Amino acid sequence: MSDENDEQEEEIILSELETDELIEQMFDDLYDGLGEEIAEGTQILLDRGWKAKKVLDEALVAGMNIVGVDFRDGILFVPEVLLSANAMKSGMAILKPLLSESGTKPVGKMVIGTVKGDIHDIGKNLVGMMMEGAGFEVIDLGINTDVETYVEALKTESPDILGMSALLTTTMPYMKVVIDNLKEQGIRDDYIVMVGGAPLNEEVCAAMGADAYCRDAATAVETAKELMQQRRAC
Ligand code: B1M
Repeated sequence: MSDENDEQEEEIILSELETDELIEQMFDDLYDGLGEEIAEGTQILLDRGWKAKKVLDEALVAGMNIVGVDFRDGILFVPEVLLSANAMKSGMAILKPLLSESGTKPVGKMVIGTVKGDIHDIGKNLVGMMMEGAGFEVIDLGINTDVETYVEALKTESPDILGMSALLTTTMPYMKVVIDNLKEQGIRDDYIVMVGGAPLNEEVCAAMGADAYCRDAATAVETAKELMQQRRAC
């Protein structure tokens, strides 16, 4: 039975699918983390006359939304989501130059880094990938990020959002050091500040003066979209 199924799966030729079937197949391929198939599907849609923005929104971002919901609900786990996010990147690699040519604006821009003294980056990377999957431009400062590096990036990149990650109880307080520094410079309110990481919670987030605590990557995406909307409405 499984051999038959394997054969049936091998028989799918993406270029022969109707466009709506191709989209459904791309959702499945994203879910299964199949990068080559996503790149191929992306190219087929472009060849069929779809604009890059439409491919991004209706094939890739819509597919990653399904992944995000199942991750939030505990149906998918970190390794699977990382595979999906990597598959998404294969499609994005084709779309990125086209999107910049056509001047398509990202949903928003986020600078993110793991704070000074902390080298944990799996969660931060996942947040970055999911944010990119949702159409945000993400500038990743990496790990062990000191206040000077954050501030420099905020000034050169002019993002909408500053994201900080900390996994250790000993490094978590550094988030407040960064926020206090922004306050001292009078630039705190120029940015949405979102924080996350295992030792954090809502209370800690409020005490340090961040705008939002995100318990996981899917929440980070939802929160970022909400806060961006609120900001634009002001
Ligand atoms: Co470390 N480590 N580790 N570690 N490590 C923890 C965090 C720990 C809880 C393990 C334990 O003791 N049970 C513990 C911290 C205890 C504490 O402070 N309360 C710990 C320790 C002590 C240490 C060392 C000090 C160990 C040592 O050397 N004695 C050392 C510290 C080094 C340093 O940073 N200076 C250390 C080192 C390491 C490794 C290098 C071996 C490795 C990191 C590899 C890497 O990241 N490249 C590692 C790992 C893997 C872990 C655990 C096992 C897993 C962390 C992880 O990746 N989780 C962790 C135990 C645990 O958490 N169960 C542990 C998966 C990831 C997807 O989840 O990072 O929580 P998470 O991210 C989530 C959310 O938190 C949120 O979204 C993410 C995705 O859903 N989120 C954000 C995170 N950042 C966000 C930012 C946002 C929004 C949401 O911004 C907008």
